[in-house]
Amino acid sequence: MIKKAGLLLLALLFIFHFSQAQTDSLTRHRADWFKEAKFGMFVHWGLYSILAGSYNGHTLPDSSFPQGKSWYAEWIEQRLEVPDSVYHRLVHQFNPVKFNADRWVRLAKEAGMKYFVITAKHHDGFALWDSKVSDYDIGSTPYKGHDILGELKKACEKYGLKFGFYYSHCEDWYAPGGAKPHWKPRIKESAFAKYWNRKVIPQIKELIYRYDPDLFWFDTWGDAQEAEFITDKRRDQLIALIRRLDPKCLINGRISYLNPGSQVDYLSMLDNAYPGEKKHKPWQTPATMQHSWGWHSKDYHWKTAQQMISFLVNNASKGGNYLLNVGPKPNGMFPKMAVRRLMEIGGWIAANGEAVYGTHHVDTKAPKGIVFTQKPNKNGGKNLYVCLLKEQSQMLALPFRYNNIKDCYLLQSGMPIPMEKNAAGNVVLNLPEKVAHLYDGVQVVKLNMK
Ligand code: FHN
Repeated sequence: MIKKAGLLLLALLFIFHFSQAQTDSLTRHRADWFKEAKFGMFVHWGLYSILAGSYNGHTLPDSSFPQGKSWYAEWIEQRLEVPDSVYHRLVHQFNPVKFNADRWVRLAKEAGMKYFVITAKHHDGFALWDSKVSDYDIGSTPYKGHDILGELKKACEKYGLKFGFYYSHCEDWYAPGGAKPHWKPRIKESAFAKYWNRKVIPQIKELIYRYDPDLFWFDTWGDAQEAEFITDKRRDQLIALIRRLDPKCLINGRISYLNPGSQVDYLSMLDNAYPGEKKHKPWQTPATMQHSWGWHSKDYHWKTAQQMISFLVNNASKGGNYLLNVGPKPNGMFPKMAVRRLMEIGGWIAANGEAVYGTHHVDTKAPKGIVFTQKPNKNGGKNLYVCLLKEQSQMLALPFRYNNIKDCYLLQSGMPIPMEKNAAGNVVLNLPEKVAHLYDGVQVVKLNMK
């Protein structure tokens, strides 16, 4: 009898130890794919897309409104003071008959993106899925019956992209207790608590149960609302809930920008913010193609594909990712300006992606206008990628020992690049003029190191 109890205890200890080891390993490796991925698509899409940056003869930015000075079309309700009743009625107009999940995700894939993040709920409070706890959702639109998020999830599986949700957990301009912009009357803590328990927690559960996401992208940016409402207790409650229901799911630092704590998986920089050095955790820049995130038909600040490629490579050199936004039109089409850029970026990636995916930071300081990435190669050495973001002189001295380099060539064509040794024993590349002067955009020279 005693022997049997002992054996049972041993078995229980073994099972406990085994499952603990599995959990530890999952925690340690949860973000591995994210670190490799480097490049993702962000999508801001909702009722605001219908207004496309303009309302009632006014277009953002418009300083005749006290808070009108912003290009952010997804903020139009607040910044151009659209009456609630008018804005809320947009649910009856949201009818993206040209939406095609396969086309969106295929474009992301062809652009070289490895994950896809969409605004399940932005600050306006509208849910892009049929939510059981709110009627302010897709189920109240003429497009009801369509499962936009489900179709996108399926397309991501088909094309091998990870799939996740942006969710505005602090601001919600529809729910009475959700945080409102800083210029609006303050919400009471008791009202926020109700919103938190009756909308945020149940909707996060719905998103997990229905779509099993690979990541959440929460949104705070260090303002007074966050300081007041996103307490460490609430942050930890949300993290614990996600860990329990979906242990593989990543959580970003902007769950509490002011105090993310140690449990988040990756940091999200502020909008279009590019840190100067590598970070202690995996990280990412959320970035726009225009000024606005949501579709804004009069925002012509389109970045060029070359600029965006430079941001991508620059982030990769510091161990970070680039989450590039598209603001689809209300009919479900991507703006042509965005499509063109995605295809150009994809073309560059097809030729140079090796210098981006799965690479790491290089500790050696790079000359101005150049960044380095690296990864181990099959021969026990490493590949070092010299990425030229700005024009260089044709004789390019690099801070690497000449004797450590086996060979050297232009990544996109395989063309050998002649090398010399300078007095200090370092390598000097002899670049063709068109390469040094970036006639063909960002150039990458690959050094095969011993
Ligand atoms: O207010 C939002 C904004 O609309 C957009 O969603 C960005 C994305 O990073 N986040 C907030 C501002 O930082």
